[in-house]
Amino acid sequence: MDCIFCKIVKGEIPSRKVYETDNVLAFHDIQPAAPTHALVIPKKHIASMNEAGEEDAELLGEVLLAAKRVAEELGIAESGYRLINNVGSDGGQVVYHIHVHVLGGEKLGGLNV
Ligand code: D5M
Repeated sequence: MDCIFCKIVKGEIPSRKVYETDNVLAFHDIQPAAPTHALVIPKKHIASMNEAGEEDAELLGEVLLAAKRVAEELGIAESGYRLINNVGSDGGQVVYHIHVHVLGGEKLGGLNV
């Protein structure tokens, strides 16, 4: 499969890893949008939340908990951070392998929902 994040999981493309479990991988984003910007992905290929099913509930919970762990590891947990999951074209999704952005290290602007 020609998925860039699957290639990162397989070690075919390098990444700056932050955290890893059997099911989840976190690494620094190559185009950081904040002083701290990491991505958390399930190792299983799921293109987006639109393709996620009930069978992925536990795995997606692991991704969210890993995002918290990443925030702690990167020292932004106490000051706060934002988790973002872009879905589809209007959502701004570019890479079609589910990922949660972990953003922090400054007071974040933009959409505040
Ligand atoms: O976000 C996709 C994100 O993926 C975007 O912030 C750049 C990042 N990206 C793309 N290729 C790489 C590699 N090779 N390493 C690390 N980060 C990468 P989206 O939510 O799909 O717009």
